[in-house]
Amino acid sequence: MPGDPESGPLPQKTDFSEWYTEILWRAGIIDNRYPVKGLYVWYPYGFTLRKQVYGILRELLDRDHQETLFPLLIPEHEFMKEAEHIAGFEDEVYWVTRGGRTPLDVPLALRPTSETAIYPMYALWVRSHADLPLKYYQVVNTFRYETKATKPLIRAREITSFKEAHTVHATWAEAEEQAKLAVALYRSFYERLSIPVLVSKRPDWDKFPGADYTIAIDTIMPDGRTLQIGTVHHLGDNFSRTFNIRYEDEKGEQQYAHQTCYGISERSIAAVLSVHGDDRGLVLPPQVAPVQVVVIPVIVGKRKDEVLGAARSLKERLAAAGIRTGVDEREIRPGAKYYHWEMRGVPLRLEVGPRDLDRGVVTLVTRLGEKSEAPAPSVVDAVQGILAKLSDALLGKAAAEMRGRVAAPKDMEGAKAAVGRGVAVVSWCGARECADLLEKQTEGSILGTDVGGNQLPAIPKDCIVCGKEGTPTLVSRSF
Ligand code: P5A
Ligand code: ZN
Repeated sequence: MPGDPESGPLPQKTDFSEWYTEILWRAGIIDNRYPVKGLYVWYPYGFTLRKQVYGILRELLDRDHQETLFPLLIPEHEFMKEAEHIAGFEDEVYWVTRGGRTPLDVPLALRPTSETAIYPMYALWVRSHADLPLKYYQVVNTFRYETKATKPLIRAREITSFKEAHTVHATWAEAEEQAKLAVALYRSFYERLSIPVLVSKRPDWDKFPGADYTIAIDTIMPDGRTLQIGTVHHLGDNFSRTFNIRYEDEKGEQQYAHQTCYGISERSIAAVLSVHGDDRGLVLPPQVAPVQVVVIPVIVGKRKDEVLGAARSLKERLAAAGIRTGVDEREIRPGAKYYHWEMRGVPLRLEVGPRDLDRGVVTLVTRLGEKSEAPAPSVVDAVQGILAKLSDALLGKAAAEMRGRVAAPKDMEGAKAAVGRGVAVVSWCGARECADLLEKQTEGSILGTDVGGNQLPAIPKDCIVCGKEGTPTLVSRSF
C-alpha cells in the first residue's frame, strides 16, 4: 500500500537518492514496480498533484496559445527528414513495425517529441502572413529509449506529461521574441511552484537537435546536482525548410517561416517534491497541494460526537471558500495521523479537540512547524492568510538554499569544490578547448552561459582557463 505508516522511518534527505525513491511510493505519488524499465504508474494522489501543477501551466499557456492534439505515431519518412534532428534522436526511438502479424509498409516511430508529427501539418495550415504567429501546444506522452539510468519523473522512457509548444513566425527576430516570452512564461510557472531557477544558454554542442540555440531552465537538487526542468529552442528556419512551411508575405512572395518550440515534463513535479521536501516527507506548496488543509479531530472520551461535528463543519466552511480540505476521521492516534499527512506534504493541519471547543478556537500547524491559534469564527481568513504566506516562505527558503549552492570560485580548484556542492560561476571565453579542460578539471559540465536574471555573484571577466575575455558560465554536475 502507498504510505504504509508501519514501514519504518524515512531515510534522511541528506541521502537524497534513497529519500527520493522512498518518498515516491510512501507519499502515494508513483509506483515504480511496473514491469517495463523506465515506465511508471501514477497513484491517484500523485495524479491529483500532477493535475494541479499542469493546471497552472495550462492557465499560463492558454492566455495566448491554443491547445491541440497530434498522433503518437510518426511515419518513418517524416521522421527521417531533418538530418540533425534524426542524428540527435535516432538511438532513442521506439519503432512500431507490425500490425498484428503483418509487417507494416511504413515503420512508425513512437514520438520522442513531436516536431516531425506536427510540422508536416503546419506546412498545410500556414498559407499567408495573416496566419502568423501560430502558437499551439499539446500535453502528451512521448517515448525515449533512454540509455542512462532511468529514474521516476526524472529520466523516464515514457514521459507521461510532456507539454510541448510549437510556434511559427514570419521572421527570425519574431521567433527570438517568442523564445524570450517562453522563458518568461516558464519563469512564472516555476515561481508559482515556489521553485527558484537558473536560466542559461546551452553550449552549441548541447543544443536541441535541429535548433539554432537552446535556452534551458535548471534548478539545483538537494544533492547539489542540477536538473533541467524546461527548455526553449529557437529553430530558425531549419525545420520550415525541411517541411516546407512557407507563407506569402505582404508583397505576395513566398517566405520560409521561423519557428520555436519549448517543453516541460514531469521533471517539474520531481522538482516540487525534491526542492521542498524534508526529513519528514513532502512539503507541498499550497498552490498545488491536492489537500491544502487537513482537519484532525482530537477525540477523547465522551465528547467524540461534538468534536467530530465541529471538525466536519470546519471542513465545510473551508471547502465552501474554495480551499481543498480533508478530515481524518480514522480511529487511530492523532500522532499517526500527523505523520501520515506530513509525509504527504499537506501544507496546513487544523486540530480541534474538546479544549479548543471550550475556548472557541482552532489550532493551526503549518508543514514548516509553525503553530498558531485562530478564533473559530474567523478560521477561513486565518487559513487563507497562512497559506499565502507559506507559498512565499517556501520560495524564500528554496531561493536561499539555491544561492548557498551557487559559488564564484577564485581558481580551478575552487571551481571543482563548487561543482561538488552545486554550481560554479566562472568566466569562459567560448572556446571548445577551454570547455573541455574546464569540464575535466571540475569533474562537471557546462550548463550554459548566463542570459541575465539569475542574480549571480560577480566574477572577473577573464576566462578561467586561457585568460581571454569571457562570459559568466554555469558549471555543475547534472541529472
Ligand atoms: C521542446 C518541446 C524538446 O523535446 N521539442 C518539443 C523540444 N526538448 S527537450 O529538451 O528534449 O525536452 C523538453 C524537456 O523534457 C524533459 N525531459 C524529460 N523528462 C523526463 N524524462 C525524460 N526522459 C526526459 N527527457 C527530457 C526535460 O526537462 C527537457 O527540458
Ligand atoms: Zn578560454
